[in-house]
Amino acid sequence: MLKTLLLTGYEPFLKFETNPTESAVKSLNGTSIGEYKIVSRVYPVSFKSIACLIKKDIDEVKPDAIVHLGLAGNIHSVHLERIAINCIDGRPDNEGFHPNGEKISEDGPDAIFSSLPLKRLEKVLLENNIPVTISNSAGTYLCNNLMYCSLYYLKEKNLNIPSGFVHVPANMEISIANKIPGWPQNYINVAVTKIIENL
Ligand code: PCA
Repeated sequence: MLKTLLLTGYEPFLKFETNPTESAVKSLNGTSIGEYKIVSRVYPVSFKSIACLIKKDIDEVKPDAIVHLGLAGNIHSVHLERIAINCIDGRPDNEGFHPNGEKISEDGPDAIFSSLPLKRLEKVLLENNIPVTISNSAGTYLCNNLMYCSLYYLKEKNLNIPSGFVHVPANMEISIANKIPGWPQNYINVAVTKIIENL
């Protein structure tokens, strides 16, 4: 029996007209990769709704593993995020909410570590000629917020499953429009597939 993996991506945000994570999760939805059947979700770039959405999906999907994806403009490699911090800051989200250094959770921990096997994933991606970095900051925007809420909820519910966040580079469309580094969408999808195969 296949296990279930919850794979999430984001809608477009800020100046980016598409989001490679939306395309990746939509094309992998319903497929089987390694030990997992993929159940995908595309989340809005909204500070107000993200905590509720991930809690609801963990309750409904009952995943055996979770991989969250987000776009980071200006990166040259897949970033395996090591840590999520209890802080939101940065540009306004898609609903116009402008964070200003607030805590995500008043009584939550300052930081929570990814429970994905980062070192193994780094090795596998390099062996497959996919540039990869273990990153020590997921920023303070929606991606960090989702990673924090997801890991905190799993802790609260005593669910000991692999979960974490992966930032991917722009696709070619965004790369050309914004003069930032980019990969073909297919290459991004292969990187995500390799990660899931090796959880
Ligand atoms: N990346 C943003 C939010 C949505 C996305 O794909 C981030 O890195 O926070």
